[in-house]
Amino acid sequence: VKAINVGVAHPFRPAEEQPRVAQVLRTARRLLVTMHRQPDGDALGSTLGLAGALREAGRDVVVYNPDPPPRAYRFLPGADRIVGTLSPSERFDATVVADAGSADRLGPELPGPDRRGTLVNLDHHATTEPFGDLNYVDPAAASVGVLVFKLLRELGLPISRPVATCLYASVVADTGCFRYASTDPEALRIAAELLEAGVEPWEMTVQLYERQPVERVRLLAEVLSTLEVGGRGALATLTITAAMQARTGTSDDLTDGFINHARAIEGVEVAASLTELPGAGPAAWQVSFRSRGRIDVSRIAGRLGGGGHRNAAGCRLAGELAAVRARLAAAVEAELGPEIGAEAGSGQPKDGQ
Ligand SMILES: [Mn+2]
Repeated sequence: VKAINVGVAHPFRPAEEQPRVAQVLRTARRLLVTMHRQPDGDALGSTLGLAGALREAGRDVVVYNPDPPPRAYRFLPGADRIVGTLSPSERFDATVVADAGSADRLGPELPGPDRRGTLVNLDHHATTEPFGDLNYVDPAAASVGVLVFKLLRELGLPISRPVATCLYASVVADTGCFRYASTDPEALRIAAELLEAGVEPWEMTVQLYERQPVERVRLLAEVLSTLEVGGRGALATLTITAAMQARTGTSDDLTDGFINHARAIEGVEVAASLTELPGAGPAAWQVSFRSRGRIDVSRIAGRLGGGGHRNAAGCRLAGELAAVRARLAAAVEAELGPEIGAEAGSGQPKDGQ
């Protein structure tokens, strides 16, 4: 889930909840730790960091997610111990849910109140509901790994190199390698402490970003050749056809991040990727939007039958490519209004929540 959280009004009281959560972690012997489905770097880094530190302290910890970690995150210490299913007889003293965004993004086997112990909601999404017994939700935190770091400090638990590796992955993921608006002094100070705990930044970069399958880069080369800029220069589109994927031997789980090449173009406010949906009938496209920050792409997606957040949204459209592109350009121009170019963009994207 992607959203601008900085300065957003929210009902949470993180400073009051933090010691309450620490007290639960201090006393629970057997814990369940889980996160949103289709886990990303923050979900995995924060949960595996917490689980690792608690295990080192002698606790019995189960980490659960029905969906496997993305390939790039399988090196994280503890990733190989994530279970995809839970027995209905398992009981826990506490259940910690990290980075969920909302309760409906959790796995189907999350135990009910009779078996899960105290339910702790650990998050930084301002829009989450207080579904936990305790809700340590801090929208000012760059990543949930930041909250885990603070909890471990409060508990007096040491931060070993494997734990630091997980927490660093969490911070790197949600700050876009310290580039997004979520990057703040706290995130950088914690990152510094994680380096002191033994994290090697270049080794992390290699693990996370420089082990790409060659097929992905071959697909990127084809996709970049489809670039079109329209909508008074404010819209850049990239197209991913089924034929390109077949030629390069890839599937759409290898296209993550392609859209950022389109957003990075000077003057572009909205990037859109059009991924051809399989099917024998007329052409249909999954459209993903990313905003530089000034235009609310959830409004554009909403007008086209989809939805999302201010800086990341999506919809599905049917029709020939040229016609779909023209619809997108018209939608972007409608959002631009007459004042494009009159002032410097002040919005900042905050990706990777
Ligand atoms: Mn997050």
